[in-house]
Amino acid sequence: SGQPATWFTDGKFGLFLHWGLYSQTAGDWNGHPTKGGEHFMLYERIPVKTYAKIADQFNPTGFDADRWVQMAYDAGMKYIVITAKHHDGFSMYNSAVSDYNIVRRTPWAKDPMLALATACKKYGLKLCFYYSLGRDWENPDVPTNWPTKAGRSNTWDYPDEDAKDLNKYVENKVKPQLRELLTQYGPIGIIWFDTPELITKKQSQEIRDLIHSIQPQCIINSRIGNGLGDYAVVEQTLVSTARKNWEACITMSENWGYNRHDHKWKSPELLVRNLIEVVSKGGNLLLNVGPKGDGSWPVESQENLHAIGAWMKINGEA
Ligand code: FUL
Repeated sequence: SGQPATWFTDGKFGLFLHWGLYSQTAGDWNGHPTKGGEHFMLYERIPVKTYAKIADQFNPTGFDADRWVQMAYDAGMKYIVITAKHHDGFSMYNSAVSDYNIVRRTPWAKDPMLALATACKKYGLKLCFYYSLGRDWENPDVPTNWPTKAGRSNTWDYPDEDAKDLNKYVENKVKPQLRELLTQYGPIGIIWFDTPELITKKQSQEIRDLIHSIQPQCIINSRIGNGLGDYAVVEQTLVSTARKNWEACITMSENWGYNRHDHKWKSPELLVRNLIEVVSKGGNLLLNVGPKGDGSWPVESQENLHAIGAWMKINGEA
């Protein structure tokens, strides 16, 4: 809980990327539109073994890290936060800790974070990782947070709550995966945690210490839990109680992950106003794009970023 680095406080504008197996199914499951967006595994109570089969179809040959980062750069963004592991527990990078990952399980068999790290270096953006902390639907040791939040864990594959040991998950998956993320891709700007849930203060502190023992400059968001983050996050709103060191993350349409049924796109005019509003209140805006399973971006997202970039060239600071 120190003062975040100036690249963050001055940077003001970042790109959020939600990309995972849920991008491939794009809002459908078994031939019907499904609820929950990137949470549909939970909504449909899909067994890990079944959900894992999506990986057989995941072959993003259109993935172009240089293009992704250039689109962010041209829009005036200074950092990129990409889902290294969302709630489904599937690692979108090469992980020796869990073979439930993009390299081992997909026909594509590549680590997109390597190319993104190279592109970020080229364009001068900070590469940052989103990591779902207190939710992981693949791991058998994450207890449900029921009754406090109506159950957001995998109780269908792993119904025996008494057998679950959160610390085992933290020691065997979270910590070693953070070590991988902080050693395989060069300097990381932020570890952007999500959903701390039942993570204890001791665990949050140990995780914080671990991150800083590897990369002392790495910024940590508030969702590490227990008040141990460096800055506050608000979601789908432009209002924060914090006066400085906060970040609003918002979507361009209704979903974080790509959803073919989602047609409610915000206009570039609105997004620029959102950016101005957040920045005028001392915050950062983290604007989301949900790439498709084939590696391309929705055309609406591309057009929005392009229009923001055009505004930025006239009104922004280089
Ligand atoms: C939320 C998650 O549950 C959403 O899927 C998304 O990642 C958003 C940024 O944070 O808590």
